[in-house]
Amino acid sequence: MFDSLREKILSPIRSLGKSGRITEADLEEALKDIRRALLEADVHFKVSKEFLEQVRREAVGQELLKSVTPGQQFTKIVYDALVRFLGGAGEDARLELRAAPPVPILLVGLQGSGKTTTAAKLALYLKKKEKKRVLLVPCDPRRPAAKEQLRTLARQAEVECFDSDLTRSPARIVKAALEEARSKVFDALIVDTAGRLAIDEELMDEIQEVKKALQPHATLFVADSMTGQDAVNVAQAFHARTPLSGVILTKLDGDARGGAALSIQFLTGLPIFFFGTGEGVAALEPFHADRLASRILDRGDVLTLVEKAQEAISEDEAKAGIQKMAKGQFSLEDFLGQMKMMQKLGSMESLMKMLPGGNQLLGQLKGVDAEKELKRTEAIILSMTSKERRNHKVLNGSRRLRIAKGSGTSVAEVNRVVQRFEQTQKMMAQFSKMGLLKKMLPF
Ligand SMILES: Nc1nc2c(ncn2[C@@H]2O[C@H](COP(=O)(O)OP(=O)(O)O)[C@@H](O)[C@H]2O)c(=O)[nH]1
Ligand SMILES: [Mg+2]
Repeated sequence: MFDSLREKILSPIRSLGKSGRITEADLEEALKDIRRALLEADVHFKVSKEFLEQVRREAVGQELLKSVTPGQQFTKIVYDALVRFLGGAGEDARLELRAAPPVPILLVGLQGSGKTTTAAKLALYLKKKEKKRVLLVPCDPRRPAAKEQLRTLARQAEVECFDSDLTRSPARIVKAALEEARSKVFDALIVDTAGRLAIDEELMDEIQEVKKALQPHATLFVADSMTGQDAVNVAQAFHARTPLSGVILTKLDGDARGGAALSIQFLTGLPIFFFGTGEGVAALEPFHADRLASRILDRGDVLTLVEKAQEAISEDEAKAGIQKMAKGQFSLEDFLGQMKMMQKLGSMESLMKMLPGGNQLLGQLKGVDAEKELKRTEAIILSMTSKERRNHKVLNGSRRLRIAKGSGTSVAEVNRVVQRFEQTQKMMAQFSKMGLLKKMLPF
């Protein structure tokens, strides 16, 4: 996510950080590089101009040229500007569903932007996070395949999908769906509409017609962030023709250049509610400007990591782990358990990216295959007897040789795993002495 923007925006910031004090020329050079980074990320030129003006103004106002730590101060200035352009901190836009049920939500956007996928993702999100019963409504009479696609996704998300009669008009379809949602007491319904390759009269008329019949509580524009500025232009054109409530950005998982995310709010005034990070129905995250700005500047996103941990790991599992650590009973078995818990959270790479400096670290680790390393460690621990796992002190030379053979590794690798385990055990003991474990973990 934002990989190329990150690299390009960080390089001028890092070079400012290297010098003790900076000159006006240094600052101008850095601003020029940032400007290039923004344009390459397909940020609208008006947005990039305003961005740089704000950063320059702050740099002058905060007397950056006199600072003894200009790198740090400049990072903070750029971070604050990123947060503002992504939509502002603290005031994160939330999709408000306070209305009489069933709350109608309409998704609009161009063909291929991700409407159908996003409809199912949003239904799953509302079901999981807000305990809402959602009815999905396919409403593209021209493409029967789109109905099948939504039904398949609905099954994956385990939410219900309305059996739309595609021989009828879109307005009739949503009326029938509304009736069904009322009689079966759904909390909300999400209507997936037809898209086009470009905005045309027919599409706009159809959307107006659906809107009249549905009276949506929220009309969400689904924008493909890979299309950069185009996504912003289309959003503006849509918004001018039919008022939108907000935006969902899709495909931020590819190396979307970031232009859409940084420009859309500034140019349309519309909030971004969510962003999509994959094709699966669970790949939708609420949009937090400060967290994303932090990811762009490689300062990690520990809050999201903690939330993911809370979702994937049960409280009991976590508590049991902490108690063992606190009592100094952390064994190789627990070490393995801990690693498996980590695996549940996602790939090693995606986890590291959420840690401060994680992207830089990943760069240094290029060539080291973290997943493979994890598999090897697992094989080594699984080749131990349970006595060995509980007490690693019995691991003498011949036992280590046996384990190496059993796991298809070498004695050196076995030694490394034992060494890493001992370090972790020591760290745990330190933490528990300082009473830090309880504070560190959110459970
Ligand atoms: N990688 C990725 N692919 C996505 C995302 N959202 C949608 N897609 C893919 O984009 C393609 C078009 O999506 P679809 O929902 O059919 O778009 P629609 O024409 O607007 O309904 C499909 O292959 C989706 O799997 C996303 O957030 N990330
Ligand atoms: Mg579709």
